[in-house]
Amino acid sequence: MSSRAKNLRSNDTIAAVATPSGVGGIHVVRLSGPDSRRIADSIFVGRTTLSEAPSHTAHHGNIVDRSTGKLLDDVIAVLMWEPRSYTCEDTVEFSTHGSPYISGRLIEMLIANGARLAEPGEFTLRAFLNGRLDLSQAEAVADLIAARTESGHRIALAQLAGNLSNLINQLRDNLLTSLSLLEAYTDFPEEDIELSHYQQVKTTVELARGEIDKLLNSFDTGRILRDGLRVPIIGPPNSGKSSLFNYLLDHDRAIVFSEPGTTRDTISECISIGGLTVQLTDTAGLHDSCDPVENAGVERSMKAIDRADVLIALVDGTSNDLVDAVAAMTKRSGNTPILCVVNKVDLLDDSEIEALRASLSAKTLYISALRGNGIEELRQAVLESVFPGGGLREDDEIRIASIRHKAALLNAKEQLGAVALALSEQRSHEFVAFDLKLAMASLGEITGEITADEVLNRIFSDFCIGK
Ligand SMILES: Nc1nc2c(ncn2[C@@H]2O[C@H](COP(=O)(O)OP(=O)(O)OP(=O)(O)O)[C@@H](O)[C@H]2O)c(=O)[nH]1
Ligand SMILES: [Mg+2]
Repeated sequence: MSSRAKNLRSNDTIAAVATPSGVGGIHVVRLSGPDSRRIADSIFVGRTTLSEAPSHTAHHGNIVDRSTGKLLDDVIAVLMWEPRSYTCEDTVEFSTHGSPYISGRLIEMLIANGARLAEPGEFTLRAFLNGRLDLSQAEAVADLIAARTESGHRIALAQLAGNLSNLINQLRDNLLTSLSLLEAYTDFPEEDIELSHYQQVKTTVELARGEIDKLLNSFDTGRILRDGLRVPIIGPPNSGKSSLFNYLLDHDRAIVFSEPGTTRDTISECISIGGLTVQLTDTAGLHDSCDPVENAGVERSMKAIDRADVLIALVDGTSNDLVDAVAAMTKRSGNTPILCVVNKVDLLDDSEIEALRASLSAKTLYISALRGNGIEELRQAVLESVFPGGGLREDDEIRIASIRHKAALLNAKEQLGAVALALSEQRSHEFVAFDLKLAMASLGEITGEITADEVLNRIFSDFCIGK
């Protein structure tokens, strides 16, 4: 058993540095649990005794090691007494000077006085176990911390606000009403379900199935909004993939060279296009080679193609076989949207560009990764490939972005399908109620109504320490 599994429902007092490691303006050390007041008093010397001060007050004072009498730092202590804190427990947050030595020493002193070092995500785990957040909101806390762009921020914030939870709870409540209707028949096992009750259950189940389908359909865009759009730049050697990668990144990340075969490994970096996170990948040029290292590179390019949400297929406008190259890449892309892009237009004159336009699709883009021509159109085309009409829409559609939520919804969908079938076959009420309960339990997994400890372990171990 991991230490986390042992501690999952512990009610000891935990401490951690909540700010990133390294030197900074301040560090925040968090202390939470039933013994917080005593432990805080044991190390803090100020005009007030912390344990006696009211909640939501801040106090200036010194951190002193009472065993040696040595001063460690002067700090601000912020008090949040239960239940009015993030964890719903007595919590003290010390803002120290931003030295890793000071915050590390303070943690040691808190531990010497009875606290335990918190596991990753343990403060949020406690917030969940104490009913402050439900599970999907707790997961949104991790997403919010991980968000690097507007799109990731927006979807995490909506989930934290409880948009998804409210919808799920509403679906469960409706199903619960149906379940109570069915359970009223328990004392009359011989009786058939009355027609009006039958209709009522059927309508509720159909509505729930519709909502679940909508949520399942939102997964692809939800995931893209949260994790970013995966966009590899693929193409023949020397077409200018690394040049384009660097241009979009706005710094010289990848090596650009006049000889083909320069890029051998895939390199990925995240950028923001109109607020959307885009994970851009520079790849090795697609070609047959006898060199095992180049071949390994091409294999990685293939993997990037398989994982792509959108492909940028880049060809050199001065090359003779560019039409064939575009055709081969389009074939290879399968169902993944592909943007065909002709590079190095700065080397072409108008008649050459016209000739290319005549032989390539009308949607082809023409750019110069060296000079920057056409890059804005390319950025817009990337956005439009996921959001037709361009740009992130300000909608209030509730989306799911987590595989865990998707799996739970797929189960609920299947179980509600079984309910619908049992109803249409006029099976007994117990039969219908059985599948209905399963579907409700699956929905409840999203909000953490009933959750196995190992699932909680998995979710919270992805958090950072101190959150
Ligand atoms: N004139 C001109 N040259 C370009 C342009 N884009 C790239 N090049 C040049 O083309 C050569 C190859 O560029 P890279 O960006 O290394 O091409 P690549 O597709 O990454 O090549 P590999 O990694 O070898 O597959 C370099 O000499 C670049 O300076 C462009 O838009 N115009
Ligand atoms: Mg390259």
